[in-house]
Amino acid sequence: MLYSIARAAGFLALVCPTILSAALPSEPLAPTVPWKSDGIYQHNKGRDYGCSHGRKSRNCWSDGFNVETDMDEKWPDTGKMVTYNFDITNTTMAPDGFERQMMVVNGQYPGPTIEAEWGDTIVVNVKNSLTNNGTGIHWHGLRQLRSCQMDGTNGITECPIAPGQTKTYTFKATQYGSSWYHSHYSVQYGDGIVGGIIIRGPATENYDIDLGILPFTDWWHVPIFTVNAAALHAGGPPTADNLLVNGSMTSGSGGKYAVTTLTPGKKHLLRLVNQGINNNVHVSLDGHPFTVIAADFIPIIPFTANSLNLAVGQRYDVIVNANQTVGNYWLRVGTGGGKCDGPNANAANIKSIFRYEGSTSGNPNSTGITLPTGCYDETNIVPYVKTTVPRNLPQELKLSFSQTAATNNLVQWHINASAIQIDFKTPTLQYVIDGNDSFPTTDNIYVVGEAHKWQYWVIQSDNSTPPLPHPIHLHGHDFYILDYAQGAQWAGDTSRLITDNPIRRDTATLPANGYLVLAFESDNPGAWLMHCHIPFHVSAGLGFQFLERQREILGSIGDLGGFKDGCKSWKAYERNVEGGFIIGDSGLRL
Ligand SMILES: *[C@@H]1O[C@H](CO)[C@@H](O)[C@H](O)[C@H]1NC(C)=O
Ligand SMILES: *[C@@H]1O[C@H](CO)[C@@H](O)[C@H](O)[C@H]1NC(C)=O
Ligand SMILES: *[C@@H]1O[C@H](CO)[C@@H](O)[C@H](O)[C@H]1NC(C)=O
Ligand SMILES: *[C@@H]1O[C@H](CO)[C@@H](O)[C@H](O)[C@H]1NC(C)=O
Ligand SMILES: *[C@@H]1O[C@H](CO)[C@@H](O)[C@H](O)[C@H]1NC(C)=O
Ligand SMILES: *[C@@H]1O[C@H](CO)[C@@H](O)[C@H](O)[C@H]1NC(C)=O
Ligand SMILES: *[C@@H]1O[C@H](CO)[C@@H](O)[C@H](O)[C@H]1NC(C)=O
Ligand SMILES: [Cu+2]
Repeated sequence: MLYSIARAAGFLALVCPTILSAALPSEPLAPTVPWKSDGIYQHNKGRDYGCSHGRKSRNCWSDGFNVETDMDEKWPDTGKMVTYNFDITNTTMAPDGFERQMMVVNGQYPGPTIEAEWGDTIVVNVKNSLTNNGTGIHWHGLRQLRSCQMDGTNGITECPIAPGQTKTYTFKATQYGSSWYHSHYSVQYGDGIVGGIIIRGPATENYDIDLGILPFTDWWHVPIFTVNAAALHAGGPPTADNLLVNGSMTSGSGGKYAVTTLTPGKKHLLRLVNQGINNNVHVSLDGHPFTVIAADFIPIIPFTANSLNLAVGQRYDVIVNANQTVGNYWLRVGTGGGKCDGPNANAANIKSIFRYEGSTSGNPNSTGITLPTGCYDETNIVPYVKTTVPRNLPQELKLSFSQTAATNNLVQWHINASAIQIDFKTPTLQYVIDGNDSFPTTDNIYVVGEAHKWQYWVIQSDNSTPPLPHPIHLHGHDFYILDYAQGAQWAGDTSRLITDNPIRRDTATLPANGYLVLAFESDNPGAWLMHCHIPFHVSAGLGFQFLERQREILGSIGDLGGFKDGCKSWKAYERNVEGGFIIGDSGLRL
């Protein structure tokens, strides 16, 4: 009975096995093929499978929640709280064998992975034990629904955490999937304040083992603040010395390849995250194609890929089937090595090892594909939960570039002629508290007043911009990608817009000298930064804020969560900073 209802509704692919095991002979979670070949998949909002999550029913979650649930509309209330204590310190480490000063979480690099379940409340007590920097942690991609004061964006939603001070971040995991956290204090995360976030939830394909996060980070042998100070006056992007895979790589100074263990015959979920600075990463695993099941936090219709390209900030959840001869295999990472992907002095050698249990240790002998180069977003992405975005004209935000001889060739990126420059002492939220609408021009604030309306924006490069792509990231929302093109002007033709289930994610590439048309719904009052995720670029101004429904913010977030005390401590600290901060540095950067 249930079987035929499901079939008639075209939902065979989606129905859970626990209720159907009698009717269905073989593994019931739909294989990828029928979804892809005949395109049958439908959105059935909030449908309750009444089945439980398991190895063979990853599409299920809990009563009333499954992979068809639109995370923007509902999420479980687990009543559960997961708590982490982060101590940020200044320490010497050598992730690729080269010793250098780093700033890290709990003496670890990468930092501890935050693990929670969909609907949990996450609490992180962050103590700043640095002597000479503020800090603040942003939870990349987390929507912070009605909790913008927990977004960790200094100068916007908080003052930086002063040395010796602690801030408690409390927020709800309304989404599930893979992400990362990082300092948002200038370019600081490039010195090591990063870590993974796993929020367990349903999936669009079955797997046996969750291998967790596999982070990629382009890496410098000099402190990132030094690199940035030079980049602010240079003609092009700085060349990274290396690229770390899961916090490890080889170099002229030693180091080692990261090793990931596979269990023969099992399907492994692997969460790929570009936690880097300037390099795109092109990733492949010898002999093992990826089955891609999520892009950023969005579950997608599974597709197979021999390699994937991740811009800074992007994530893909993939399944690796360990069905090859037991042995060792290279995971290959290409940066392209060019201006667009981001130059890397070690571009030819970046790898890690995937080792089947029971095989000898040592470097693999495997052969693989030639990795593609270039900077682009994957295009095979079809969100599993379908959304139709009404067609409308976007408002323009013009991206331009300047390098000024009179100021020692200072580089600045401008949005509508203004490079963002926040004031650590007076975050946007302070203006909201004061009811003060006289924002400094350099805060780059765009007011979004109307509630629950689609907002349409086109970021358009003008002719002054160097030919570089920019990974654009929005806080507080996922966005929908309606159109984009390289080296082109948006022509104002709304018939071009992709409005039928467009790609939804939180980080997308603005192609070199081109445009990117995005839409999001104004369903989350707050001050939300949108910026290029290349720290050097946002440091040089490439950011702006949406001040969404400002009169509703205070009522919607409730308790300010230590905002006022945090600013008091920061002001007392900043007064005593000698020499001040670098000219031209916006103070942002993720
Ligand atoms: C880290 O420690 C070094 C050496 O003591 C010091 O020079 C530097 O200012 C410290 N950095 C921060 C951010 O505390
Ligand atoms: C942060 O610390 C670094 C390294 O010690 C230093 O170079 C930089 O000037 C500091 N920046 C700020 C904004 O505090
Ligand atoms: C990454 O490294 C950590 C620490 O060594 C390890 O626990 C984890 O399993 C590794 N992740 C992967 C995907 O290999
Ligand atoms: C191994 O798994 C991959 C990915 O699921 C699949 O495409 C391939 O056909 C499998 N190979 C064998 C020999 O079973
Ligand atoms: C590489 O190939 C050699 C020769 O076939 C073999 O003895 C060795 O075990 C292989 N190494 C690894 C790490 O698989
Ligand atoms: C940005 O500037 C362009 C002109 O370059 C103008 O058309 C547009 O309206 C401005 N955008 C906003 C949101 O004010
Ligand atoms: C509003 O903010 C501006 C810019 O910081 C400031 O000059 C002004 O005094 C503020 N007004 C009030 C009423 O607080
Ligand atoms: Cu950029």
